[in-house]
Amino acid sequence: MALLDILHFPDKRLRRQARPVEEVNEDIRQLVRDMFETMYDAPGIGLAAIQVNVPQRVIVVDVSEDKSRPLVLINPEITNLGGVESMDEGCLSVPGVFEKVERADRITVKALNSQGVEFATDADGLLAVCIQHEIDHLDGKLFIDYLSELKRHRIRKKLSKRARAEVQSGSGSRRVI
Ligand code: K1U
Ligand code: ZN
Repeated sequence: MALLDILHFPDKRLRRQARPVEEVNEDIRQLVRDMFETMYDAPGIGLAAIQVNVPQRVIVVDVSEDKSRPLVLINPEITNLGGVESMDEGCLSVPGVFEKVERADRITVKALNSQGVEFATDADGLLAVCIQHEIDHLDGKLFIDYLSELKRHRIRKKLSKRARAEVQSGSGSRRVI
């Protein structure tokens, strides 16, 4: 297994449209394993392949506290949504920023699992929010796109300043763009 580098806003590669997986093969299963390792290490509760510079429609999620509910969604599609929820969101590609975003509170999502078998599942609360956040990544969208231009500008400045400081102090890690 391997820890993968996570792209950071404003990296343009985060804005690509991810393409559907044509065949769920061993390469995809290895990608999924590496994505879980990277997500748990971060730590995070979700990760989209585009965030690790793989523009394919693969996401992993685990909103449990003890890593007990890993969920793999390949070529996910939301088939039903309802309710509205406003929740604080974060993003491993926009580190240190947490802002409220309004999303559907209940969803049904269909996808392929790691064996290439189609399934559908209902989700609500944090799981529903996290899946919508990750599917947005596959379409080149970030949660900060739901904020005002002013807030986004401030976030861009804050992250650039932090990246510069890390480079100057030599504390930059693999997570710095
Ligand atoms: O997509 C990502 O970058 C992952 C992101 C997912 C997410 C978080 C909150 C709301 C919607 C989607 C994160 O995991 S950010 C880190 C985080 O929220 C967290 C980390 C450790 C424990 C609990 C939460
Ligand atoms: Zn994110």
